[in-house]
Amino acid sequence: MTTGTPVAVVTGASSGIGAATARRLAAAGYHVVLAARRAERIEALAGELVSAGHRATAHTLDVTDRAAVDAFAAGLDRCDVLINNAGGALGADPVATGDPADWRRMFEVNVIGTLHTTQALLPALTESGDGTVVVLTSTAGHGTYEGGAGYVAAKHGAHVLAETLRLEIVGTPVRVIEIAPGMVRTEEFATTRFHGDAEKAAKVYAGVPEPLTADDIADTITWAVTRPPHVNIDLLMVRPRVQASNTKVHREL
Ligand code: 8X3
Repeated sequence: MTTGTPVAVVTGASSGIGAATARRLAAAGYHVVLAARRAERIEALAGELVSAGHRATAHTLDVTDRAAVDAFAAGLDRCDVLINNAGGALGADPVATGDPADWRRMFEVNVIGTLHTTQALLPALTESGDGTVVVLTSTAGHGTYEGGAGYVAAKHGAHVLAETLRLEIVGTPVRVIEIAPGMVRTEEFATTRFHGDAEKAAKVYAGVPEPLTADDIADTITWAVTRPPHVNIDLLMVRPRVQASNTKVHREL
């Protein structure tokens, strides 16, 4: 195993689950490499982590840009953990009227983006002697719901990527962990899904006493990543107590 400070790359680290995970992994002793499109946000977070005595670096990156991902990977000295967090939902329309551009973008970020970073960093993860790939999917990667088809299809794609990779690289020193969150209230997920419509976004969480927070998922990710190397948490589905399934949520209205 490589000695020295282990490096964890977190994509989509500018907000939500990505930013919370970067905070937790930095506190757990990793040098976190924050990768996201929004430079200002990741630079501010890296600065905050460094001021707190942690190790952190910011790298502006669009995971859908393969050449940029390859250049990013080539610039890293090492990589022990890859958190494929960049992703999200666009639209909540029925199949009959969903926007193909939304579907395409969701495939690009959630599936192809994860493919890009995983392919580019797999050599370094293997070289580390104890590598971990985390794929952030969703409960939407395991069951559908009305209005969710585009996102559900993309997250099923990410789930299949994780499951297949685990089969293909067994015997190498790299684990593949899938974390599938249910309802998590973050500052951006629902607003992005509804193309900035804050009213529609608020309805997603209306009356839900306690949705999960980004930090709940960051905590789960950090727990899974910090298990001993021979322990592989294949898949963890995490929902708030008030959500029994993708379509059964307790609301107090
Ligand atoms: C988020 C869960 O229910 O919005 O990944 O699809 S849901």
